Amino acid sequence: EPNWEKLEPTALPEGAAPVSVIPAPLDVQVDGRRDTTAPFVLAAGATPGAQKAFSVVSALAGRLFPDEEALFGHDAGHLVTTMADPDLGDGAYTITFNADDIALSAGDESGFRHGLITLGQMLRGARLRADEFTLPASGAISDRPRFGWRGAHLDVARQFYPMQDLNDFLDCLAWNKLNHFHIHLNDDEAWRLEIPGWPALTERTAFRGGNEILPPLLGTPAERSGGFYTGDDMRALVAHGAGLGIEIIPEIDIPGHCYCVLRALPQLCDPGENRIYYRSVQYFPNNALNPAVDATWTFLGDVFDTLVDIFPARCIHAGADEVAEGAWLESPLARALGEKLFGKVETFSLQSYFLKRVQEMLRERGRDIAVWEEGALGGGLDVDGALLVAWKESKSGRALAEQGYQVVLAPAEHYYLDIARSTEWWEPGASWAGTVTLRDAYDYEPGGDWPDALKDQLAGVQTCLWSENLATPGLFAHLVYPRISAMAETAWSASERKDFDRFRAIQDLMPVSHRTVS
Ligand code: TNX
Repeated sequence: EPNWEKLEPTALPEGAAPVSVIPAPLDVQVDGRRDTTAPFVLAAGATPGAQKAFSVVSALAGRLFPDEEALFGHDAGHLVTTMADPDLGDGAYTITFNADDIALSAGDESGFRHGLITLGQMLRGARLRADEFTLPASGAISDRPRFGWRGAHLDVARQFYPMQDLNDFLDCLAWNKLNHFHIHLNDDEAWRLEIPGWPALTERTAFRGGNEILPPLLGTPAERSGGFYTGDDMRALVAHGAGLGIEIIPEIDIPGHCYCVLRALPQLCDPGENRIYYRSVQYFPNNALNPAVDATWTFLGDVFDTLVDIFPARCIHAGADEVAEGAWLESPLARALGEKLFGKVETFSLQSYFLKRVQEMLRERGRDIAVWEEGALGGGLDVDGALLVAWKESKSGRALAEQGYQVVLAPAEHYYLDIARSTEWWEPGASWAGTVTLRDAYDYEPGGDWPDALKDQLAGVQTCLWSENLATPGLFAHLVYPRISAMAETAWSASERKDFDRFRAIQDLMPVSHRTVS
């Protein structure tokens, strides 16, 4: 059976520490070997953060590797004593391997969680590939994250992912020490979050087959398929993420990418607008919410009330990508608004007006705005608190930082997981950004050419998985793994610790999550 997600392991390069940990820890100085039959047990009197982390990580390992011997236990095993060390910053930890115990220090719960994941990965590697990896007898590991934003994005609009799939995906993110999950909740094809008071949205757009707005998608059944999330579904996801240290960033993609919204809620359209006068990149006609229609703002008020009620994240992502040049130019209401505000009618100044108003609405609700990089067009946003996700190419982030924005780098040619993994004739995936080999994903160095004065504006990195081409459930795992772990190593590990050959030798030990249904 070929293993399409993972690559066959290669030999650990000479001189690499014999520990199976991804992302690579900052400093590893270890010696000797301990027995690998016993699991880790927590010493009595552990700090409260450590106790919580122990129960989270042992449950996580149990879910990820249900068919294997437990890595964490409760009775006899390798004793882990814990110590609070306030000098260790956010997420950092140290592990010392002593004759009688393993001492784990951290400054907070996330540090304990990271340290325990590292131990779990070491024990698992030492059991499964005993001739290469060890659970050491002595020595120490000290480690801390490189970036605060270590993210993964998933498009649940073009395909529906049941809650089980989302939860499994979060588990895999946590094992990679990733801490942000950006969930793209709507697009031209569907709207996936129930908004109280607007039932037509999900009733008319969230299912394919028997749907009068969109035809069945290639590869999906002709009968009704798909779905949407209730507020309680998303609250449960937030809680699952919170236990694992993963913040959920909800994205409502506006004003563009709203074809199905405007079809389901025709009261949001300007009645004087031509029926089809522009098409978006993905060829959807008239798909931008109109800033000059009052109902747009009533609707968005309810959407943001719903989002802030469910998601505690500091940032709410408001999309802003790919508004088609030409949008609003034949809407009499938008023309009048453009004339009044700017003395001209132009798509991107109207877009900037739209997004600043959204930013204001979010501030009134105590939140900051995040957007894709096009949010900077036409005058952009107030930079205060605004986070931009740069996706077009690896060099686009720097100019955004120079304008004063906080930036997350997600360049398509390195981190878009819907792009094919290689040029092999059979390789599935999109091709508009070339191919993204494991090496392309691994070698990307964020902020390499940024002046030091801008470095604080680099929040971190993330992968993006767009779902247009993911109608077949098997594609999900094939596209996500192992490239997501390559990004994780850049997100977490110091750049001088990166070593592709070492990573390549270990990646098959990382967990994979699969889609349960199409
Ligand atoms: C661009 S990246 C898009 C998505 C597509 C993706 C396909 C971005 C913000 N917008 O709408 O799904 O390319 O790779």
